[in-house]
Parts: sequence; structure tokens; C-alpha cells
Amino acid sequence: MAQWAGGPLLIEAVWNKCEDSRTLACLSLLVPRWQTKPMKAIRALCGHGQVTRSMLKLRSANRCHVYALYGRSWGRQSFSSQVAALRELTGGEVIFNMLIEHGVDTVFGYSGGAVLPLIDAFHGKNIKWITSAHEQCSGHSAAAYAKSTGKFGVAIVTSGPGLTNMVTPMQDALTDGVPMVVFSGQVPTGAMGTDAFQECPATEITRSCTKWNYVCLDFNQLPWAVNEAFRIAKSGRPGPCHIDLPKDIVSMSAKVPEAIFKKASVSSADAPPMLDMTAVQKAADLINKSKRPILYVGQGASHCPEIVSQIAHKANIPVTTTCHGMGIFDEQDPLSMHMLGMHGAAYANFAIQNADCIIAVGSRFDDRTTGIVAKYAPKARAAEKDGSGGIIHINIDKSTFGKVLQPTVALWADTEHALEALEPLVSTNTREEWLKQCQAWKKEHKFNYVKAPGGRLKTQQVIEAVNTHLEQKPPTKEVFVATGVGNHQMMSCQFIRWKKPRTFITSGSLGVMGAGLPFAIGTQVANPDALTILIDGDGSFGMTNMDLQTVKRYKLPIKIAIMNDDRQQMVWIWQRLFFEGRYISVTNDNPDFVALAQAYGIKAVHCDNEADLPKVIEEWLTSDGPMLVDFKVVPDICLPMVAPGKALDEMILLQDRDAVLGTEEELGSMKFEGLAPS
Ligand SMILES: Cc1ncc(C[n+]2csc(CCOP(=O)(O)OP(=O)(O)O)c2C)c(N)n1
Ligand SMILES: [Mg+2]
Repeated sequence: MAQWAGGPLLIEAVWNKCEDSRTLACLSLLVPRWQTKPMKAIRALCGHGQVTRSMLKLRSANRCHVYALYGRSWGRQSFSSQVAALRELTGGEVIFNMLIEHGVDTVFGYSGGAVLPLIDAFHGKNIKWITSAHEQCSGHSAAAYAKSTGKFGVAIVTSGPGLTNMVTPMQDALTDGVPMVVFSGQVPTGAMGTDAFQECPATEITRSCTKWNYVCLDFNQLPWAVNEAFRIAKSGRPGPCHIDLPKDIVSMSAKVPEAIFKKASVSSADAPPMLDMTAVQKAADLINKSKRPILYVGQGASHCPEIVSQIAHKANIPVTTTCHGMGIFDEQDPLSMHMLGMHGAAYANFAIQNADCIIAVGSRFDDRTTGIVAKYAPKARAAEKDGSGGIIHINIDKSTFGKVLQPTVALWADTEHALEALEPLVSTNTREEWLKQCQAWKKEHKFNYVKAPGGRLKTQQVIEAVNTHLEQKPPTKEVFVATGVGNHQMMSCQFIRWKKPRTFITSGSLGVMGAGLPFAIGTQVANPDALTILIDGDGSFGMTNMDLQTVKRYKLPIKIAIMNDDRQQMVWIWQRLFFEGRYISVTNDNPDFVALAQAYGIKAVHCDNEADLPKVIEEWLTSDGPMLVDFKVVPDICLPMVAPGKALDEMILLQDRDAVLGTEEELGSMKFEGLAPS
């Protein structure tokens, strides 16, 4: 026992990413074989009773870091055992070759001094390099590449400001579960820690907005670090990884054995968890006993729409989705209850609150989908007590269980595996009464809006017209829609009928204004034959519209619609409802967006009335090349809305609109509790 006394300490040091060589040297003395066989040592440590459960959980996440800390000796060992052909390569070329092995065909990036030795390796080569207008745009485009394809998004930026500009996309990718790998340049190892020009503590900064990050201080570690980044980005719930690359490490060259590149593809994602069949059976029993079940589906089921549909139809279970889950279940299917939540369908929210069994698949009870948790799902909670229903939570990320609410049954699994195991155990059932009730809610609370006077336009009306065009004249191409953040985003969820997963490209959890245009760019680059539509807010577009130069440079045929209400309308509404109309920081002084687009050589027109709407949309969506339409719209409130502190079924509905808004001069009579939404 005594010989492993350093175990917990060592693992904690690893967890804290301790890079102090003296501490590690001391620790390594405590652990025999640490220097030569780090994996064996760590395995032994983790198998020992002194190591706590939480440390054990960290084991696999940090295994890579343990390697990394000792990569020098480990790396040499593996290199010396190679007998295959040697090639003289720079560090940049090693990374390039590793990317090829990982199937990367496109990277998004921006130049800079510290990253030059890396980007030089891309010159004239067969990975497409897309230069964005800003590193934040590179990050969002890489994320959209991943979101729209399910493949990896890769971004490359320089040190200092290049890296700090990537923080928002990385956090967005982390919260939205997007597999992304970011490489940043860094000052040479000798200058690190000296506040050198364009130096920043990159891995300190990205520690909390990545699944894993690493500063590569040794040439020999480069292949390993790239493999780890790709493995971790894809394992479990996907997310971003970051590798920081000091300039001298990437510049140096050495004889590299060819064989190391072949090993890259072997390091795929970790195996998914084993299925707990007792939990599967328990879940099936609850579903079979329940009279009013509902499937609540999130993006964790994007890869298995067929099995979701199979179970829904077999047992007649209505399906609602989160915003990232939209399209996993065809919204034209009568069983679809569309998106739920704060601005979701009233009928979906009523169905959740009245369901006796909620089957959450690849979703995580985000606060935008639950309303106040204390009042969430009262009927399912009651059914849980007598064993006739409850909440079933299926997720590959164990940490989501109990994070917001305690499920009746937690099923830790790849959603596809869990549903495939569940399907034969779920009984066929007509559930006529429940479906009748759901249809009645659907009919009564259809998404709707109040038209503007004098033929002027509303955002909802423009989006509805886009949907009508897509339905009446379905393009032969695949259609993707990206958005910014605000009312136009939620109204896009409401007024477009989503039919396929991964076709709505938006910032769901972090809610990043400005992500829309770079998202559309990444989507179009990844899907060159698709029709990519951007529905953006004027405020959101204002944050990144310089990326129009990327649209122009690569001749991307993106269709851009600005819902121009001259306001940050979503927040304007919150100030009206919760701050008695004391407006601050919510109006925009926009440029002429048509002239702006034209300055980039992009075709653009204005549209401000309903008479012109169909023909403008027709021209916009069917003409060749990129085109922007500046839709001048009358600002509106996005309804339904679940106000803060309210239960999911205590919504402000369209019928309450006048009581809420009053007239321009005077606030409505409806009183609100608490603060505006965050
Ligand atoms: C980067 C960032 N800053 C601030 C916010 C807070 N915010 C949420 S919606 C919104 C207004 C969006 O305005 P616009 O893009 O014009 O959309 P609209 O609501 O008018 O449709 C703001 C400021 C945010 N989501 N992202
Ligand atoms: Mg606006």
C-alpha cells in the first residue's frame, strides 16, 4: 500500500495539469515504472483503493496528458522502434500529414507570425485552406462544417490575439457539442513566459472552453497530440480540443518514419458505454405502462433519426425536439409536436407538462426547454410515484444525469444503441385519446403572428414565405438554414418545417450573435452543392459582416436575408416587459446593407412590402451565386414565450399580445415577475 501513496497526489497533479518538472520528478519517485511505463503506472494507480471515484473518472480524460508530460521518453521509444522509411519533415508538415490521415479536407484559418511555419505546410497542398475575415469567423465556420456534416471542424490561428479571438467559437462548440480541433501558433519555447510579442497563456485561456488542450513542447509529441485531440473531440459527447504550437517546435525538421502517419486513423473515438439492459427493460416497462408518453429529442440523436421514428410510430408516441434536435423527426409527420421551450410550440409545452412519461433522448433539460424546474413535468412526476411513468433520460454524457433534474431511469449510452435495444421491448399501442389531445392543442395553438398594417413586413411573415417557397418549389439540392441570435432565430425555428437532422445551423446554448454568416460559410464550404440560406438579424449581422469578403473570395452561393428591424429586438422586448420600457443599448444604426453587399461585389436588393415578397424570394433563392436581401421588417414580440420563473405551460400566448405590449407609448397591463431572461 505504501508504495502507491503518491497515487492520488499524482493524479491530482495530472488533473491540475501540473507542468512543474520538480513536482513531477518528486512524484515519479513515488511511483515505480512511472518514467518508462506511464500507462501501466497510471493504471495501477487507478486500480488502487486510495484513488477516489472522481479521480478515477478523470483517468481516461487525462491519460493523454500523462503521456504528454512524459512524451519525451515515450516518444523516443516509439520512434526508435520504427524501421520504416524516414522522411525529413518540419513540424508543420508532420501536422499536415496527420490531418490528411484523419480525413481532414478543409481547414479554416487566419495568418500570423507565430503560425507561419504551420500554415506554410498547406501551401499548394490538397487540404483546402479557407481564409476568414476574423479568427472568430474561422472558428464558427469550422464548427458549421462539423455541425452540417458530423465530421471534424478544424481551425488554425496565430498566437496571442489570434487565439483569444477563438475563445467564443470554442465555448460555443463546447456547449453545443461540436467536434472541433483548433491549432494555434505560439511564441518559441525560449520566449514563453516572457510576455513576448503576441504571447498569451493559450492553454490557460482555453482550458475551460475545451474538452482537452495541450501545449506541444516536443517535436516528438506532435503526432500523438494530434491523435489525442481527434480522439477526445469525438469521444462521448463531442466538443472542441486545442493544441498550442510554439514556433520553434513547428519550424524544426527531423527524419520522421512514415509509419507514424498510418497509425493516426487507428486512434478513433473511444468505444461507447456498454448498455445496462436492466435500465433498458425498466425504461420499456415505464413506456408500456404510460398512457401519455412523449419523446423529447435533442441533437444527441442526430445520427439515428430512423430508430427514433420507428419507436414513435410503433407505440404512437408524439415527438418534440430541442432547437438542435429539429429535423431528427420529420416535422410534417402528424406525431411531430415541433420544438418545445421558451419560444417553442405551446402544444409541445402543454404535452410535456401533461405527459406521464418523458423519454429524453440525447437532450439535457437545458433551462430554455424546462421553464422553472420545480414546476416541470408534474404529471410525469406523479406517475413516477406509482410506477406508471416518469422521466427516462438517455444520454452518452453521464454528467447530464441529475444535473438539472433527477430522472426515474438514467440510461448511459449512445442514443442509437439504447433505442435499438428498447425498440423490441416497446409494445405497439394506439394511444388514441392522447394523440387526439395533442392534435387539439396543435390546432388551437398553431404558430401565428399579427400582420403589420399597410402591407409592411414582419420577420415571421418573411420566414413563413421562405418556408412556403421551399415547400411549393422544393429545390433538388439539400437545404441548410443558418441564423444569428435573437427573435429572427426563434422565429426561424417556428416558421420553417424541419425535415432532416443537422440542417439548422445555429448557436443554441451559448447564443452567439454574429455566428450566422460564418456558420453559413462553413456550411456552404462543407456542402458545396447545397442551398445554404442565412436568416440573420440586423444586430447579429452587424457583428461579423466583414466575412462577406469570404463569401466573395470563394464565390459561395449563399442566400443572405437580413431581418432588419433596426433593433436588437429580442432584448428590446425584455426591456419593455421587465424594465418598464427603459430602453438602453438596443437600437442599431445600420449601414445600407444593400450598398454594403454591393461593395463586396455581391448582388443585393431591398424588400419592404408583402406585395413584392414572393417574387423577391423566388429570385433570391433561385438565382446563381450569392445574394443578399435586406428585408425591412416591423419589430415584433416572439410568442409564445415562457417568462422567467414560470412553468413551461404558463406561457404568454399570441392572444395575450396586446395586454403585454400595450401601445408604443404605454406599456401593456400584464405584470411580470422576476428578471428578464439571461
Ligand atoms: C455576442 C452576443 N452579445 C449579446 C447577446 C445578447 N442578445 C441576445 S439576442 C440580442 C439581440 C439580437 O438582435 P438582432 O440580431 O437584430 O436580432 P432580433 O432579435 O432583432 O431579431 C442580443 C443583444 C448575444 N446573444 N450575443
Ligand atoms: Mg434586429
